[in-house]
Amino acid sequence: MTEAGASAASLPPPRPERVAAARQAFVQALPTRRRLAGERRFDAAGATLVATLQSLYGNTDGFDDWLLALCGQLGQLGAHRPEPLSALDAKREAQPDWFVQQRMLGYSAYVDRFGGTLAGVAGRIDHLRALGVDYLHLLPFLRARAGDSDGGFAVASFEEVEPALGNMADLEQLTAKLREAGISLCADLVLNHVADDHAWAQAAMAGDAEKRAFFHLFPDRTLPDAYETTLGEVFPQAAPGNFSHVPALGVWVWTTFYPFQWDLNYAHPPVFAAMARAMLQLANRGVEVFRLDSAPFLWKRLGTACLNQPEVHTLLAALRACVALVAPAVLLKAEAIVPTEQVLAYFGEGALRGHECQLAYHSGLMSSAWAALAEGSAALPRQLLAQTPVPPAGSGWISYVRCHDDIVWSVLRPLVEARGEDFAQRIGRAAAFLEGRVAGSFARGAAFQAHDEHSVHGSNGMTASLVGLPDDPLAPIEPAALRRYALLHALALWVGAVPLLYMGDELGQPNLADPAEAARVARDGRWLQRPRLSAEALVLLAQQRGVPAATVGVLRALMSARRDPRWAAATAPTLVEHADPALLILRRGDDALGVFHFGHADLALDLATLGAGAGWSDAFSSGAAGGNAVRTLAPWATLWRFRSRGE
Ligand code: OTU
Repeated sequence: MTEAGASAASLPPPRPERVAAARQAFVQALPTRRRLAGERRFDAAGATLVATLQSLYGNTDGFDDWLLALCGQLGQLGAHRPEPLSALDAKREAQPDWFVQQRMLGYSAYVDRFGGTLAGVAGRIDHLRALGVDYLHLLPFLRARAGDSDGGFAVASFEEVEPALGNMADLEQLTAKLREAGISLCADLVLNHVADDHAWAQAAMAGDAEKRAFFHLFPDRTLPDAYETTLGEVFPQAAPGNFSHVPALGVWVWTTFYPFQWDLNYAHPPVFAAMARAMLQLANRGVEVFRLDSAPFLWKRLGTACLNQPEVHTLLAALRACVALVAPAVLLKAEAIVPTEQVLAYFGEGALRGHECQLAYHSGLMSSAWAALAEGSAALPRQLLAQTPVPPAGSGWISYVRCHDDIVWSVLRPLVEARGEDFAQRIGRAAAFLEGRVAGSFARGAAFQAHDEHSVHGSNGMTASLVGLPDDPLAPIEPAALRRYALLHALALWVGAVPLLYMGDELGQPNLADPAEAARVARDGRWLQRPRLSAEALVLLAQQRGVPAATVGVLRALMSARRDPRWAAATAPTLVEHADPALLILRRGDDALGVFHFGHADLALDLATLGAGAGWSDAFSSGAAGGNAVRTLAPWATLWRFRSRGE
């Protein structure tokens, strides 16, 4: 492991001969018809590629040969890029912020639970289009570990699709159909680890020295114990500690997540080359966005939490440069579930500003919104948004209400502690509320991986169950519950460049309650929010009845307002100060104002004092009674106002 610690901002420039040789290796591997574009791309991104890689690996033996081989491999991948994707590359290079301008709506789903198989997902395109979805994130669908695979996040092969879900031909057909329907496919790229039955781990276990170097293996507990003193735990109950004993080798292997997920060693150059290749092969099959799973964990340094190390950013910038050379239509999305001030670095900082990921999850906004719902106060999201700088041009936030994981609370720690408050106490109260452990709570969530009722880690549950919508889709809907549903989705739709719906939430599906799956939920509580897409709910939606009709109605109304040109897509939301802590008020350009009421009591709001009275009209309203001057906001009311046309 190098101790270089070169921060992205201070990358030494590469020697011109080295860049020239890399350029030649890349361009030579391209067919003649692609060379001109290839040269142009290399001149734009090649120096970054070489600078980042030499910073990471420049001191390893044979670095120059390795670099040339990698560039040749990139050229070959560029040569194999299918024509329709090559056309997409050219189109998107001409408008790099296309995904911001397009006002996308994302949707995240498990293949099996959503469509049965990859081919079955195509059968759901009409459902997605009717919602306005143009970005589909399918959770891991590559061949997964036999047995428990952490929902596919233990990948056994990057070259094969999970047999139960289909094959690579199915993937290519699906991406083609999605492209035709105007939907971009996002796939997970599980960078941090592979399954213990992946060929690399199997070879390492069989004693292959080269493959042993792919992992972090330790002969005894000395170093693991030293690392543990500063490491956190992702699954403190189900998978305590960060190292697992491998009896076959008599060693300890680094396993941040489950013991069957072996962390990869990115200090070893072949790991980078193999993962870049895996990514670009999938890109050539039509994947348009990669969700870089668990990105913060990719580099280890003794004495740190081994999160967000400078080399992580150097690595991701190198990956981005590979994308820029071979598949510039492709976007990278950071899954960095860390405090927001640390997430910003994933867009690239200093010399790498704008050269890392185009998208990143705004998990701070998500968790703070849930805390706000429980607290009856917008204090946390206000504090968060007030201190969050705008992502660089050509990048933006993935905003969301729920996802397949728990609501991770640790991302809020700095916000709470900055005010001198006790994190476990304050967030513990909010979590207890959402977990229905507080009298008067409307929520039916569950604690995740908390050691006892006083500690706080994560909370699980589908949106509907957390906001108090009924389990029975035909039961009467409490208006307040629907307002809470609207409030959280409205906030995600207001703030993010790409808001991401979570499968089943559009239909207001409740927590998974199938007794046949109880054991699974008991083993890993995140399965609570992984029910199958409900056939019954789809029928009700078609008939415009019950919960599904109500929740989809809310989303459609919000989406149609968001598509209005007065809602300035390329302008970041700005916070409007207000004396009442229950209110979060945001502008989006000069002509759009969003009011989000987290309070648990009625509140009067004078729209004129916000400059959004006369001459403005409602673009979306839920629980905001009254006229054009003063409104009475019910608890959890949402109000979007746009300046009237021609004013
Ligand atoms: C990610 O999650 C995935 O979203 C999870 O489903 C996987 O289990 C995990 O990686 C391992 O592949 O570490 O940086 O608290 O938020 O595990 C983010 C639970 C992660 C997740 C956490 C997460």
